[in-house]
Amino acid sequence: MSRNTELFERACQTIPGGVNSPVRAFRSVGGSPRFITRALGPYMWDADEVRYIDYVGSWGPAILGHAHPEVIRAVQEAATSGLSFGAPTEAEIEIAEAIAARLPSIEKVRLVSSGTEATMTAIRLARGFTGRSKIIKFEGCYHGHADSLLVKAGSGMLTFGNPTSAGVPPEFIKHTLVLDYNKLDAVEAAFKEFGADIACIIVEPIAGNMNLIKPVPGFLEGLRALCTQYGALLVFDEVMTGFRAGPQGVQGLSGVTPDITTLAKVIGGGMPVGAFGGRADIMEHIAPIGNVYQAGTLSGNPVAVAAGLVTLKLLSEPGFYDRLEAQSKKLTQGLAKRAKAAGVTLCSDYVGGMFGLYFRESIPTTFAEVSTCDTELFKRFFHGMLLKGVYFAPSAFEAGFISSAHDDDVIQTTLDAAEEVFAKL
Ligand code: KE4
Repeated sequence: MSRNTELFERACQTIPGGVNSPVRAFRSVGGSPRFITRALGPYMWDADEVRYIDYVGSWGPAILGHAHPEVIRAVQEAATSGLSFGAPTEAEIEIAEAIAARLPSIEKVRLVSSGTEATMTAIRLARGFTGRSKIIKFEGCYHGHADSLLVKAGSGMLTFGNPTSAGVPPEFIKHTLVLDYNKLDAVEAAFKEFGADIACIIVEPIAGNMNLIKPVPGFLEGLRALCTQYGALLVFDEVMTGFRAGPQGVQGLSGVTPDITTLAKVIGGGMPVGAFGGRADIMEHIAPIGNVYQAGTLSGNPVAVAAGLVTLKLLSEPGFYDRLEAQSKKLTQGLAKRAKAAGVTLCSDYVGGMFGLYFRESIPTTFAEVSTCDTELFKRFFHGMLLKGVYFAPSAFEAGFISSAHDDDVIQTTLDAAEEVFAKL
């Protein structure tokens, strides 16, 4: 029996579903998850010592490849000075300054330990700052597992959402309005009906949790204009896209400036760091100077911050994002070309170091469109590639991630494997 299977069976005895985050359980693709023993550069090895080219990258953080020597050294050095103090450190100032220097929307920033904490607090801050209760999110966007965000669209356009999780009382989500991504008219209608009570819009400015879905021209600009017009705050959830889609995230690519930005993943370089930041007049509502409470024992942890600081430094090397995006382009266009040659219906898209593969005729722009992807074909592709040592996200509705360690040889090996898999799909 595979060591992975043995470990999975043992894990299921003491961990719900055998994993510490649901998507890792392979439930949407079937089969047994791989238990990873080590990772280096573009590679991971599982408990059977099988090597994989990794296109998940810990769901975004591993943008420099795994175990980058400078990041590891920074973590080791920080750890020898102690792991956590529960008191301020100079490193926290340095990473706050580094984030604010890179994102013009951020004048002040507070560190937390996950993307969920960042978005949960951003919502509370928007409500505290505006004194309003309602929030708008979009179907298919995921912002972590805070109660008020675990909501799917209700029936009809302007009804409030329904919980996507047991344990969330309807009262907790009654102020959450779920609309269709890339449909500005529904947002306008919502503001016409509820404008004076809408605290914020929270949006993935490029969606990466319903595969990769880009905003159509005018969508982000429209959200910005409506929030400004009605006095609501625009929250860009850049937990995934921050320093991944480009050097200034999507706010840099689009020129649309949010009032609050949430971050995580890349800014921790693989260690637990999240953050929310924005205009100083908004952030000054956060405790201890303001009346919006937020706290965290390990917020700004010196070992985690050390990893984030070195990661942000290395991302700033000249040409980093041009090289990263060139690899995403080679991979996605190479896959689409080989699928076409094999008669497989596949299209693809990319931005910076993230990409989408869609088993459908055309690149989707809405949740409804991406929902028509052929998930059975994806499953066969996923397992075919896994058997050839290539590890894509175990879900048809996740974005993929590339690192600066994915060189031309790694891409070519992936494309050669895909050619064989497409031929048998
Ligand atoms: P975390 O709490 O998982 O650090 O961040 C939540 C979150 C918030 N906002 C966006 C845009 C996100 O993508 C995420 C988390 N992303 C998923 C991947 N789709 C994390 C993987 C997982 O849940 O295990």
